[in-house]
Amino acid sequence: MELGIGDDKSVEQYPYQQGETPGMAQVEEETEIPFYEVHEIVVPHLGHVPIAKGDFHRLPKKVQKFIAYYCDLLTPRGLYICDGTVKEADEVVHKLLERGTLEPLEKLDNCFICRTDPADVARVESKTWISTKQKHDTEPDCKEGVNTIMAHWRSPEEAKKETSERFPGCMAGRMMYVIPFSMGPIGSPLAKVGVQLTDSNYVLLCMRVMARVSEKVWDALGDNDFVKCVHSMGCPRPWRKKVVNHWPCNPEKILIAHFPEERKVKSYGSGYGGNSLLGKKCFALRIASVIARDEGWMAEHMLIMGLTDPQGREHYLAAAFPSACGKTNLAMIKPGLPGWKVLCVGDDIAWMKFDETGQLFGINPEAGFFGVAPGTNWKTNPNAMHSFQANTVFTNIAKTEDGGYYWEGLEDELPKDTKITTWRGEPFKIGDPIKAAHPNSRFCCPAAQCPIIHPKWEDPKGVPIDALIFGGRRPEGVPLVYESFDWNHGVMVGAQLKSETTAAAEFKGKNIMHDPMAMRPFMGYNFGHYLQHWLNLNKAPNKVPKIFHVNWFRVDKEGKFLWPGFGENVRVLDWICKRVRGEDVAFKSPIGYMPKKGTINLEGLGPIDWDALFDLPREYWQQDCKETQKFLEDQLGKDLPKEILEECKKQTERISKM
Ligand code: TSX
Ligand code: MN
Repeated sequence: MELGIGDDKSVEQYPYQQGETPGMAQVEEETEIPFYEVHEIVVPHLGHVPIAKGDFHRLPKKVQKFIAYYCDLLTPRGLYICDGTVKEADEVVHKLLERGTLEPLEKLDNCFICRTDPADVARVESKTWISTKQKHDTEPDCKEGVNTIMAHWRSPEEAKKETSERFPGCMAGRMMYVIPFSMGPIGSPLAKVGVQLTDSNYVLLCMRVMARVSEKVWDALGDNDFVKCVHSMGCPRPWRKKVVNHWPCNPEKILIAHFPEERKVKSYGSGYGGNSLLGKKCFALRIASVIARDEGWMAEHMLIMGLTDPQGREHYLAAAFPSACGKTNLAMIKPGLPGWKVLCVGDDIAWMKFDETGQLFGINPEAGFFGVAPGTNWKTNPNAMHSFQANTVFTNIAKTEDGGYYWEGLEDELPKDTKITTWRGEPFKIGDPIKAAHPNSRFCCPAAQCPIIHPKWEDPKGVPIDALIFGGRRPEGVPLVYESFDWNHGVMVGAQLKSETTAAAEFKGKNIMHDPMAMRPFMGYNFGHYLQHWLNLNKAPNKVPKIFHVNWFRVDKEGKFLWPGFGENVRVLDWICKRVRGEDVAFKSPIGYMPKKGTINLEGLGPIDWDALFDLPREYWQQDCKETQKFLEDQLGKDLPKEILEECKKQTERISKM
């Protein structure tokens, strides 16, 4: 099975061939005839910037100010104020097709492939940072000589220098699109408004899928603040450099800068996913985690699902996994047990808040899935497959001769002699020794198209969260499931989250990497303060949910997976629900409550080695405890909450008595 790459993929970690395929390079046309009528409106604040679409004067005053400031600075050739209509999408698609940035997938309805410049294929962590007045608001007090692996700080002075080298005039000769969007159902008390300025209509197209883009957002804004998102491909005209694949970008100058105190994101040089769809990782995780700290809620890298048992009892679960653990697959599993029902609320991000009764409620702030394509097939994730049969933008996948999609993982679902064109435009046949799709290639489709989308997925109140789950890819030592003793212990379990990565080129083979709360690449502030914020949530009237840890990836001595995974994971979720209801199906172990033998339903599975799945090797856990405590002390120094250190020590103590 092909592994998905997911969130953690970065250009540095995956130095994919940067060479060019002959015929890929084009010299970009110097001028562009607008496909819409340009009105001769001269806006006082905007000087000569023509309005191609929309009524600037009807926008909220604070939005006018924001746009006017950036028109002045970025000097676009025109302003296109988006309304979110289907007609608008059709116009944009038409333009992208005409230019060659998009290619239709004839076999599907309203689906397209976009092939990027091969130099712009992933999030760039080394160019992603947070700027606050005080360094300590972003980075913990690491131990002497240790660098933080979480949010990376830049001083306001440096930020000023870096941004002023890039942004002035960067939209010369380009259209500036103004995208009003809501993260979360428009008008929901848990939702937040953003406005993204971008010079990429591909970005506009994907933002329309991933966020709620609509004129209604202007009304929903009211007296509230909005998150200011500024994005440019960084290719002002005349652009003399080579443009590859009709994808103008500026990889050497990439910058993804966050200003949480100003609720602002500035992104330059890249059009790819998390670098450019600023509502997603930049806003809904990094900026939102700061807002959540200030306002007393949680912005987490979690899926949300509703699970209904054969008796009709429903529980809602939120789960955090590092990349390459199959989070999107889990968010929409087809249960392997008869009579069970899983419904998907979200696959990537959860915004959660305790209501006045103390019940935790969660929403999915997104409106679409931006999933890793390779590894997705009718066996691993049939519900995702159904979701992207229409109205989908695929990026860097391969195409079949008959206008269908192809990527690694679909080998057994297509005729062996299918003629395929790779993401780089080369001819390909199944079995060839190169990759047809980029490992980080994506589908971008509306969540509403998921056959098991939850009827309450757009409920403005959210859904009541009964349990939080952390998971990692842990080939050794870590049991299938365990439950934390209490909230503080659970926060420690999240803080010590680790997962195996096959990624980094500089490491030989596989590596277990720390990814606390699965938030390592997405933290918006000091991680010690973040842990303290979690700890503080456990106060009246809040009823904090139980916290669990799962591991689908334990292997035996031959390296064979001990657990069948996928739809069968519902059996583990069933046990979690029993615990939520307070059933006596657990015993105390040194690392938490574990299932009493036989309390996980294994009916109809082949032979399962229960003892191997739940074994706790003493040496392994002694070593793990030591390593984890050192990691947290190194990373957080004085910012490590004493409660977490206490939990580490108690766990070490319990393990020493095993
Ligand atoms: O997504 C996965 N999940 C969660 C699914 C709901 N994957 C794919 C990970 C890469 C993104 C899994 N891989 C899971 C899993 O639960 N488990 C495994 C490991 C595994 C792989 C193949 C088999 C079994 C387990 N095959 C057979 O048993 C035949
Ligand atoms: Mn993610």
